[in-house]
Amino acid sequence: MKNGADKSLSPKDYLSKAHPIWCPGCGHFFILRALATALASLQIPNEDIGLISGIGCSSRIPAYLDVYGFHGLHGRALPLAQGFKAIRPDMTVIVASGDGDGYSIGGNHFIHACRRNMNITYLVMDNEVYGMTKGQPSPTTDPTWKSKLAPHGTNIRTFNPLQVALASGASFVARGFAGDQKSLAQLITSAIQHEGFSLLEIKSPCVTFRPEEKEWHKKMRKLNIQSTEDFMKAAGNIYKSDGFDTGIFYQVDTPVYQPSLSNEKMVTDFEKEFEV
Ligand SMILES: Cc1ncc(C[n+]2csc(CCOP(=O)(O)OP(=O)(O)O)c2C)c(N)n1
Ligand code: SF4
Ligand SMILES: [Mg+2]
Repeated sequence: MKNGADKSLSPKDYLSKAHPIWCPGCGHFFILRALATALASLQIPNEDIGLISGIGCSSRIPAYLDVYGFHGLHGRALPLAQGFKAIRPDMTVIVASGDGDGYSIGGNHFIHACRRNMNITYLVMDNEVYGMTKGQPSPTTDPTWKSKLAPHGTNIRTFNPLQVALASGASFVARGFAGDQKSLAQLITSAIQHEGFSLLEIKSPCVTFRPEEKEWHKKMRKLNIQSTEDFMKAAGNIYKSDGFDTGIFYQVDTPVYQPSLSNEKMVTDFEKEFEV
């Protein structure tokens, strides 16, 4: 335990000793730093945080933070995290995914996690490509992007995670940018503070397989509207956005699902019941 009563925690206190093996310049480095800054701003003790991920370059992040980490299966971070939160409601549960992990193979879990609205923070590190497996198009890849694997582009419309999150019941829907450290740390802080399921979609350039994303900093802008709890207004703002607006689109205070475990049966009870 690092945090003595008299010592405040700095972002560094949340970083582990493992050196990230991301490519130099990868947007994921900046998300790691912003997350450590957000945790320090909230002064959450390291041992009270669970960081759960799936598989991908993005999903390596639990190794780089000195908190309880779980590197799960591809696309399965959310069910793991919800199970964790169910049994440990006292802990701050954060989930990290990539656009492939979270929106493709994990897409079904995404819908139902939004609908369930447990008190979990979902950070999707979206580089519009499968980075770890060397550059396949993902659900957020522009249909016209040409690559070795899709020489004519995919010609498939992109998945809009903010629309899906809003329609499915998420109570906090936001977009951030890895290249704007200060705003991103603030957005992560707000997402963690929010009571309910928070989707924070973070645009994070993959400098190796999508080098053109280095130009994103010229396009990203802060949302020029206030966060709203009006569903229809939020839907309009999300639909109107070209994908480069950052900020909180929607935040509402709505019932949070947290199963009561006091009357739950233990595995041993079931074993007895099914004994032959
Ligand atoms: C069940 C399963 N299917 C496929 C894979 C291969 N795989 C590993 S990571 C990955 C995509 C990762 O892309 P993304 O989630 O966008 O993360 P990034 O690497 O871009 O940060 C895939 C398809 C796997 N590990 N497990
Ligand atoms: S392949 Fe892309 S996402 Fe993966 S570490 Fe390198 S730059 Fe980052
Ligand atoms: Mg990706």
